[in-house]
Amino acid sequence: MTTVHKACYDILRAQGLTTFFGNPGSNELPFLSEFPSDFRYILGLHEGAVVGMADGYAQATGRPGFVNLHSAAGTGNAMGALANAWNSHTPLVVTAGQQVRAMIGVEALLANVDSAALPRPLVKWSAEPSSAQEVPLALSRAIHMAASPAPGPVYVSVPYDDWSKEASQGAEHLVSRRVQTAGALPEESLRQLVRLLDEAKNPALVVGPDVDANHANVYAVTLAEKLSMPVWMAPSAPRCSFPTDHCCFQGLLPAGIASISRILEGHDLVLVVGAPVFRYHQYEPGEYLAKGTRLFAITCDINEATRAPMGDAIVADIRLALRTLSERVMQCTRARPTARQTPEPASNVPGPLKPERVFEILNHVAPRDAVYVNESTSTTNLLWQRLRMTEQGSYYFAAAGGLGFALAAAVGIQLAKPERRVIGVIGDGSANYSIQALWTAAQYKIPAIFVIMKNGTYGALRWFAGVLNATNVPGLDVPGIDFCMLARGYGVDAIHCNSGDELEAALKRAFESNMPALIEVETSAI
Ligand code: TZD
Ligand code: CA
Repeated sequence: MTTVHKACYDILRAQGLTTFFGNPGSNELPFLSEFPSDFRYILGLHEGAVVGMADGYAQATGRPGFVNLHSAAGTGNAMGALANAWNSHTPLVVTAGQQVRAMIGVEALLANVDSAALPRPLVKWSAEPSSAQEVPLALSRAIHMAASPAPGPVYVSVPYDDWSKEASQGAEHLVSRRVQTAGALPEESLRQLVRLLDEAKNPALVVGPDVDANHANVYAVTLAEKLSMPVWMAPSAPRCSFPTDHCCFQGLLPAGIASISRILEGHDLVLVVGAPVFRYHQYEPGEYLAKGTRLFAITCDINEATRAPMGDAIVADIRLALRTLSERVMQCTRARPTARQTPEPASNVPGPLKPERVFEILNHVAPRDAVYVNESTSTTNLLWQRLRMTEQGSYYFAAAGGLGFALAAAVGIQLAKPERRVIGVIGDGSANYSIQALWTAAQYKIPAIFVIMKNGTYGALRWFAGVLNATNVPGLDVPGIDFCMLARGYGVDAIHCNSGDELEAALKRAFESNMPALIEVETSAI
């Protein structure tokens, strides 16, 4: 007989979901029993860390990641991380164990009451199959749902007595199914867009995370070069979709309505690709766009297209659309945009290091294809001004702004990309939300490097308190945390740095080693 257990593992194997990220409980044991030797299980010690690692892994591979959580409690712990995965279009198949069917109704301990409703609205699809025989179909559907545009997390809750039941006849058809979407721009829309771009007097390009996610950075560069367009990264950027040292690159757009329209003023056409319009943060009322500016967005997400407060949008395959546009537009005769100013070198004063200096040192010693995972919130603008990022997949940031992403995602990304080195640049506040991922890095020998920017405070909140005129706010400082001791406690080598020279030496040592390392550096508040 083919059990539900075997039918599901056959599907997961054939669909390439053989790496599990999880934290187990009683409800999950029957699913995890007889764990096949061609699968691997990456244990995380808290569900926020589990989903953060899986999120990084799935984003870096571009394939659905697989997560197994414990019932309602495990799912609850993972919700903050799910918010980030939802906003970053990360394909994640999140499964959770459920009590036996006979004891859900009496709400036995660890029953997941109203399980399908629990993760909403942060999943594309959520279900608890109505019978054991439906579990393989639900899993198969979940995988295809997660991966189809716009990608995102999905959730399946499975009662633990289902796994040993007999699978329904025909479950083998599910094993190698393929589901595709055809998202090429129709010829008519394409011609209209090409004409708009060719005829624009002063067009500008704004690229978002889905350009990088779809391996289309190179086409964004060709398009910008042919049309001599200045290029901005869309605000609150979770990825880097354009080489930061390119002369067309103007940096990261600020996250306020008025600031954005001010910066884009004077451009008769703004093409936004692979981003929401826009992911604002601070409330800064004003005109969405200056008069005379027309905005056109290409997105993979119908929600992004429909909720934008201005401009036209088309839902299409980002890579295909950018590639075709870059081939079809004419080479213009305008002069290239002026490159943004190179910032002054950071002064080297004694005492805590200026954050600017940390980025200069990283530029100096990190490999050219290093991957940065940023969660040093108050220094994000400095990072975008200074850090050199030129390759595809070089930058990740929490897409919903939920802290706890970076430390965990750095581990997942490093696991997915052993040929590149991953550097988490993480604030001393943020580092606490998924600190348990250090243990996973140590145990599985995943050589991510964690640079902890220790300024003793929630710096970004101090800045925001200024924006909101909120005075005398409690709870904004985080003194007295020894990250070296925390790291050693979880089995990761750690070193404290007081100067630029010490940081440079510590980084060089970390790059030479193939083990994870934590570097705690005293930095000044900005
Ligand atoms: N909790 C969660 C899960 N996500 C959040 N975004 C916050 C709280 C609020 N928050 C921010 O938005 S930034 C920030 C907090 C607490 C400060 C982070 O401090 P840090 O970095 O030390 O990591 P900086 O550079 O000192 O700001
Ligand atoms: Ca801090």
